[in-house]
Amino acid sequence: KHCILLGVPLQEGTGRLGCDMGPGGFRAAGLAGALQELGHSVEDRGNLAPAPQRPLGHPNQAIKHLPEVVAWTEALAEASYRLGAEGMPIILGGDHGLAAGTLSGFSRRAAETGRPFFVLWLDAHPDFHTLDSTVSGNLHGCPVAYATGRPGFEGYFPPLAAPVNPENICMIGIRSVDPAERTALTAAGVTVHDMRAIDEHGVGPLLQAFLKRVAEANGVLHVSLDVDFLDPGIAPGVGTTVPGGATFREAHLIMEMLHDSGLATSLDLVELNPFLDERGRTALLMVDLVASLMGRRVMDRPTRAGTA
Ligand code: DIR
Ligand code: MN
Ligand code: MN
Ligand code: MN
Repeated sequence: KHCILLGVPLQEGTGRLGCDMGPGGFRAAGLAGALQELGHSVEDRGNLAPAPQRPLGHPNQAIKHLPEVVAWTEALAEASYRLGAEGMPIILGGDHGLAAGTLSGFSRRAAETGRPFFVLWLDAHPDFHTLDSTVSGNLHGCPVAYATGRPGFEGYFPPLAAPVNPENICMIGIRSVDPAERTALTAAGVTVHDMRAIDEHGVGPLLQAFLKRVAEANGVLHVSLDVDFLDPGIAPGVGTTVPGGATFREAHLIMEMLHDSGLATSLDLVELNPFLDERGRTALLMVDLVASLMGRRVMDRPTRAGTA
């Protein structure tokens, strides 16, 4: 495949600083080299710049950095739409607020090709708040609500060319859901596999059922991987750790199955905070997961001395 890396150093969507170093962290952890070793071509387009900001006031006083997140969304929606026609875009975050841009841009691209757009959301959180329902005011908690066309974003975020069908979204790893999100997720028909479902059934069958749906619909699949999907014990480099996350093998199995399916066409890597990481171990784990998604198998995995 032709992999296109794009850094998106957005950090205003989270409550703490450091996600702006995420793209550098992924590069330092050897992402491009790992992809090349697997036989892929890699083009690093550097880091995106946000669109110009305009002043925006919202009645919900909790909201933080609305003009900044909107400016990044405008730029990234356009960039994603373009990159979607050029190869396999891998977006190096930056906080999860950037998914407002990737989901809308890749969905618009899919709509033009006439294929249905599906999303695999790997996260401790569903990020399904609207501008009205967010309590923390951290806008990385809102991208899925925006991209699915939930009301209240009009006049703030850019209009959606192709809202994502919530029934085409599968969330895995969920374990921190706010009350307003819970009711809205059920009403919208999003598939939510929380950690208990993983404990009971295993990630394999849960993911297989979703991949079957995507394949039967001849769909396009975007994968959005939040570092906090992983258990904090193996992935400490994130500002919003939640205990009881996915294990090393659960995460790799998902990536290996995605590779075998051949369905994934774009990828977000988000919420890496190198300031909180332990000697790059979270960045290295994320790079290894991308390698599994792009074809590395257990039997070929290089041994790494002195890390993790
Ligand atoms: C919480 C946490 N639901 C909020 N969200 C996220 O702030 O709205 N943490 N995305 O990573
Ligand atoms: Mn600000
Ligand atoms: Mn998230
Ligand atoms: Mn999260």
